[in-house]
Amino acid sequence: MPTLTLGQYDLVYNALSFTIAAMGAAFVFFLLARNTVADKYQRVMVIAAIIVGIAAYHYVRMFSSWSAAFTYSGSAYTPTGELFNEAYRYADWLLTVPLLLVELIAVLHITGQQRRGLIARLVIAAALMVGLGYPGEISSDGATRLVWGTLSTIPFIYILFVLWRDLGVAMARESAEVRVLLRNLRLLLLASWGVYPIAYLLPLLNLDPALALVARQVGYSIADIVAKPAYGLLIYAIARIKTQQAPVGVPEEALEAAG
Ligand code: RET
Repeated sequence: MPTLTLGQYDLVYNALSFTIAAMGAAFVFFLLARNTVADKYQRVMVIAAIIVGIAAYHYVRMFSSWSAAFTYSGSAYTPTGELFNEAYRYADWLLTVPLLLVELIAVLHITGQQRRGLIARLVIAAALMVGLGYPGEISSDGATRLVWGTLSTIPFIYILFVLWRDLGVAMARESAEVRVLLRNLRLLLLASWGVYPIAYLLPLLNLDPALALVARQVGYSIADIVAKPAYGLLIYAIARIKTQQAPVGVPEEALEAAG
């Protein structure tokens, strides 16, 4: 662990604290918003709440770990000898990335055999992506980081490819209003998920180690807020519009039969 300036230490401290607040608020909001969408989308909101709930817990743990890893020594924050535990992030992603994908499939209302195959493939790819990234993340050796990072990028690209293709198919059969939101969702996914491999690469760029650590933690925290609460809000907007298009309590089949 490097020695940090006051500003560097505080930036991560505040970013972690802010993220706890964002995840906690999103948890309450998603649970309360559940009753404003049609029955078939209620589990989408429950999944969204579980995701940010899991993240809030891990951010509380990361916050304590960050506080324990440094001590104020007059003009700087020096390492206490206790390591900042990166494993909380990876444990969090291992649980939440598959759930984020399930949340998306649930709001698209993909059903039957197609859904099961899609979920299985995406969940396995997500677990491989996170699992393969971890050994590199905790290594202080650049080559090790690069090898595991490259391996992790293979399932990452696979997930992006499947999402891009399937979202494109889903977009084609939705109303114009939903289509705009799905296009935004696709951009939000790309913009937030793209931050993770970039933040991961920072220690390889010959930056000052303190700067690399701080930028990585802040980068991951911002990406997590976009990828979980902001993504959940967009998914909620989609569920709301779909609910209004098919009023609560009236099955879609009945509406179709009625013309
Ligand atoms: C790692 C290792 C380096 C290569 C790649 C990675 C990708 C990580 C991603 C994480 C996504 C996390 C999300 C969290 C949700 O809140 C593991 C950093 C490609 C894409 C969406």
